[in-house]
Amino acid sequence: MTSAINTDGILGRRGLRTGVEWSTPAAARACAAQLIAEHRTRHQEILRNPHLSAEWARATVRAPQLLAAVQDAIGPDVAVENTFLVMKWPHRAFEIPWHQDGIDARVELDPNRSVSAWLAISDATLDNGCLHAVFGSHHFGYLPFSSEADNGAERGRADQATGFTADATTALPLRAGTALLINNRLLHRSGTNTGDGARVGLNIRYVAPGGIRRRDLQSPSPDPVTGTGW
Ligand SMILES: O=C(O)CCC(=O)C(=O)O
Repeated sequence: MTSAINTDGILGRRGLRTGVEWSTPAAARACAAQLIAEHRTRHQEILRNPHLSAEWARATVRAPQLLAAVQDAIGPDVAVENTFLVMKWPHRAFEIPWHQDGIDARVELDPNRSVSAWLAISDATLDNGCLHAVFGSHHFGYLPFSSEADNGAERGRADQATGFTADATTALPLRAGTALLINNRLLHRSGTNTGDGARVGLNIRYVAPGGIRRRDLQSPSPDPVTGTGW
């Protein structure tokens, strides 16, 4: 198996790979229906690290086709650094601002030894809050992270640095059961769900050995999935 590291970094010029099938659409939608039923009453929007506590998520991060795509990007030894389930309820304002997955107040990941996957558990559409990304924005490295200025201001800075304009933003609707792989420096966001049904998506941050440059002491240890180098 070859790793796709080159001068563009992993995942090439766009910094993104589409069309990874991790489940059948029917099985993914059934999983989404269960999560929606479980969390509808309180309109829970975020579940952190479900792969450590819920069997469906433990199995999902190990889905064979997903794992093969991840290994193709970062090599054979893979652990899960973090998972983040986002449920967007219809007509409830909830946006995830522009950000890069590999850097936050808690962690910085080596962009050549880590990759994020975003899985559509339900269908993700233009109406219900699919991801939007700026292809190629990973070339300009990590932006200075600030928990307050993680959206418009930083995006503006990326625009200046790169010549990107709002037109360079691409919407990424996805069918349930498919996934995107994202270079961890790629700028992306998602908007409010203005559709009629809930949207459910799972973000998974995978790392190869040595892929974590900095993390805080409260973080759970990476959860090994393949390999022995952990
Ligand atoms: O699920 C979403 O709407 C966005 C999630 C995301 O971008 C992330 O977790 O990094």
